[in-house]
Amino acid sequence: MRIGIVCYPTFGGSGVVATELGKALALKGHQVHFITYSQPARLDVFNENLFYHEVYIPSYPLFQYPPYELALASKMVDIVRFEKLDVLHVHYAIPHASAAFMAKQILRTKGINIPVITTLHGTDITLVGKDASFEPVVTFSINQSDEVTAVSDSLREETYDYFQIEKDIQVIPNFVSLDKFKRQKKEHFRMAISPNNEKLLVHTSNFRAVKRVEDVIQIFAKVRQRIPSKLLLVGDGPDRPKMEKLCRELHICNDVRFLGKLDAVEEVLSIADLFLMPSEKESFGLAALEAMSCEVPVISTNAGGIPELNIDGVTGFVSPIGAIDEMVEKALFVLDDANLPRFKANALERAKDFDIEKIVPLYEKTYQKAINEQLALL
Ligand code: GMT
Repeated sequence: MRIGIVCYPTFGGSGVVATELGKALALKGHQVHFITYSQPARLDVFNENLFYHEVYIPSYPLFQYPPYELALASKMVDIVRFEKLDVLHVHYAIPHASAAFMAKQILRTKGINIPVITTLHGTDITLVGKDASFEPVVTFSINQSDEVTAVSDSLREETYDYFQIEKDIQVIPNFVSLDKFKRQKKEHFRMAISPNNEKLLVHTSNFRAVKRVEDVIQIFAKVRQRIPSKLLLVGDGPDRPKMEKLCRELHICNDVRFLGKLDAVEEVLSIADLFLMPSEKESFGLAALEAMSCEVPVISTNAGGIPELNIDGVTGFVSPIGAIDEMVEKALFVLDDANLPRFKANALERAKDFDIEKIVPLYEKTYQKAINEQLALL
């Protein structure tokens, strides 16, 4: 198939899923064309089947807000026609699904019928999409997509609850490459970070309010009072300065390392004992899946789709949002040497359910279905 992928090219989960999906499809022999405003962060490999098309927005004094959606729709029209694409897969409803709708209408006037698949990732529904400024467009463009997928049952249900959706929404969860995210031997690294074999807790996120990084630090501070431990924080974002200040106030700076945006997260996960995800909202929790794939159990909230991944009492524990003391007790239970090996093994077993090899064929099937239905209409 010749597939066009539209996504946010940043480090966010939706962009990561879109990019890893495109790379996996290219390895399977499909021709994949990324259409975005800059090179996706993980599109860092050469493959003869991978193409990248940049959306350029001309600047003009009248444009207080550059009309990205129009430039994107025009680029989609151009690439679909020139590269003879079979299907367009847009990740994140705003503004990708509505730009795809416009591109589809323009292409129809040129005798081309291109099916559009929209994948909902979370904040496009649970935060931004619900805002009255966007809601009518989100509802319309989801309903106009040929196929709609969501990354968890929870997100599917929330979408039906908040929007007047007439389409069937198929759940295709996030996935992980078990080859990339596997526990590697990094003893020298572990020795450097925890020289006295302190337990290692890890959190990775974009440091936004929804991630509740403050809870990560509060949980760690309490765990540290009971057992020798260290905290590694991967990622960056608006809440980071506040978190650094909090660490100073709690006098725990010597045991907390802010590592910033790292490419090789799997190296940090390889030395971790526990992953913390106290999010307020989380449609799936890709970062937790990547940790589990590296044999790291998870202490999380029960927000959104997290309980569909992190099985309470098996791969870690789930607690109500903000239940810091409960998460501390559960973290200590998991970190106990009598329990830790069992939780680590269970985390890996669970991650195998989301093996990239199992999930990518679900997208291929969805593309084929949309293409067949489009052909049947001719
Ligand atoms: O988590 C973020 O803030 C980034 C966000 C995004 O939109 O890129 O991630 C969302 O999509 C990921 C991939 O499907 C999911 O694993 C994350 O759970 C989801 N984040 C939220 O729902 C907050």
